[in-house]
Amino acid sequence: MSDDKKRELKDIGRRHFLRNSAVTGIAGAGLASGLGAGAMMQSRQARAAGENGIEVAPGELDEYYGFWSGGHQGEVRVLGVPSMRELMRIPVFNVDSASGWGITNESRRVLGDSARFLNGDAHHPHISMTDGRYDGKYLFINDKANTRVARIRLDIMKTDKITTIPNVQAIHGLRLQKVPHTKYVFANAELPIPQINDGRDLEAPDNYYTMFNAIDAESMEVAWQVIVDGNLDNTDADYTGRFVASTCYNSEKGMTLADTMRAERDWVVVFDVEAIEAAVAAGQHETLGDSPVPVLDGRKGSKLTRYIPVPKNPHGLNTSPDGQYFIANGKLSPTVSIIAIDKLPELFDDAIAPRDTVVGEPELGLGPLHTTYDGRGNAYTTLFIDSQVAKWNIADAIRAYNGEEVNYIRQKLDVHYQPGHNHASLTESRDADGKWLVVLSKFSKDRFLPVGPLHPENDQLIDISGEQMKLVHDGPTYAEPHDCILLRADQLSPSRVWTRDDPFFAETRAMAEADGITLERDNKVVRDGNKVRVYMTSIAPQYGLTEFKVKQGDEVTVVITNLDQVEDLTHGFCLVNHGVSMEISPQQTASVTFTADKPGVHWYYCNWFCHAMHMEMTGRMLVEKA
Ligand code: K7E
Ligand code: CUA
Ligand code: CA
Repeated sequence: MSDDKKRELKDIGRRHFLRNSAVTGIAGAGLASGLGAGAMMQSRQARAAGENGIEVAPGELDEYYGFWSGGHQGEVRVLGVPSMRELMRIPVFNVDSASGWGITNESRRVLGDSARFLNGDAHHPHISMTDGRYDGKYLFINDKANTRVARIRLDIMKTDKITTIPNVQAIHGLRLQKVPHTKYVFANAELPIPQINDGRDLEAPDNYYTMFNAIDAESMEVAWQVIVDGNLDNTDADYTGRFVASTCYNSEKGMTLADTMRAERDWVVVFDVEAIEAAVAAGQHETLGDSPVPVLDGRKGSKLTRYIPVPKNPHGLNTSPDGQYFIANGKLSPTVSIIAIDKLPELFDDAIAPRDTVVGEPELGLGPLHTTYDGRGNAYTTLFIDSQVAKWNIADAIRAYNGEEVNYIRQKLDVHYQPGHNHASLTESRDADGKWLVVLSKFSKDRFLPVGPLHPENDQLIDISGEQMKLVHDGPTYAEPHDCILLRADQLSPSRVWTRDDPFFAETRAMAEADGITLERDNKVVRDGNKVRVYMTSIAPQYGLTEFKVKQGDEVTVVITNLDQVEDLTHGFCLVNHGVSMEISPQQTASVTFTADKPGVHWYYCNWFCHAMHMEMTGRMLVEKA
């Protein structure tokens, strides 16, 4: 066939496809199920009008907040669901020009030593819990790229703590203790390394190991680390507070792809948090190098862990919202393994064998990666290779495992394409409500207008409130949301303006007080050797100082307090040719430090649109020649 002919056929195919979808748009999602997933093009009009009967019109508010990881882009994104509108971006492990994240002193304090890294790889966002329910206080997320864990304060939607985990490399799986509350953030370090990693054992992989880490959610200090056999991929906690389970795809401790696939089975390692705490309290730990963190040995034979064999190279691990099961997703096996949590005390008592905790192993399709739940006994598993979501019934899968003839598969729905995580509304809590399912598809291929060789990904929204899953929305996203979490809008209450005594800028306030400055009033330059601190206020459309003078070579800190009280009235401060830019929201104080290395006149201007005279909101830094 000639290339022209091929193109023509492709065009006809596409026209047909579009015609179908126009019909679908009028008929609504209810009728569309018979047309198949491909026809659900009305979704591109940002509509979600499925069984839930919801359409979010302009000016209307969404019922759910969604927090998306930004993958190797490094941030967290806030979306409204079901509209899938992007509401906000929260810089975490990235540098952000608009807010000044990574530039301001306040953000650099949060970043600490790791401010030298300009990148990150954010995978798993999870919201703090009290008694198995989201409490809306914090969101935690891992950085695989630079071995960090960050905390976002959900009242101000800013990252307020970042901790680098010592002695390990590449934090991947991250989950929170659910019960009695989020005391610990559990974080899996994926890649085994020599201990201590100071040049010893380079060629002796047998001596490498990795560790399971618990971080205190309030102090954000590492509470303890547990050495494991193999490696660690994903993790989740139970609803008793005692057990956490992690998948291991590299029981072989292989150093190459082929090595990691040699064994027929890998495992799920279960951690007994109570036993670990008791061992730490009893002083049964060591420390490594100059890190003070207690390190315990949880390798095979330890009383702190148990290793449950599962089919090779498992990936996601997800606790069912009824608290009954850990489900490990097969990846290289078409199955998932259902582990009964109520059998784990017996396992730790050595009353049963590890495999006796597996009560079901349903075959779902090719490449199961992650499972989520509707709170009605059904599970939804992404099938990466099949490009589908399989809806299946847990109780029926257990019956089938026990020899009954029962079909546990409820439905398979095509998604576009190659899904990784999926996430149902409130699924990680006791309140799993089975309304919406987000599927994070790694490939979008032909679903959107082409934008060059780099394609967006495709986050699809599926209505799961009825018997059948219904695809209602395509949402293109920039690289690479690995995961997301949904909670009801009423479970969060973000601030509308800053409070003047917010700890986020407490250190800056303390510095001002030491300089005899009242931030809410003073516009002054304070000199301290070659360090100059410039304090000013802002009220639309003016800075408190329209000029200030420094000497070439001075280290200048500009501190701005936004006195505007009006909601949404954010100012900026951008100093031309100095790489300086930041946000100052209503009642916020923000600061930035730089060297005035060039004599002359340097204009600064407000870069957040604030007023009709926003363009005129400017000032000059006058730098005298040294
Ligand atoms: Cu991409 Cu959760 Cu890091 Cu699976 S992970 S897909
Ligand atoms: Cu102030 Cu724009
Ligand atoms: Ca393996």
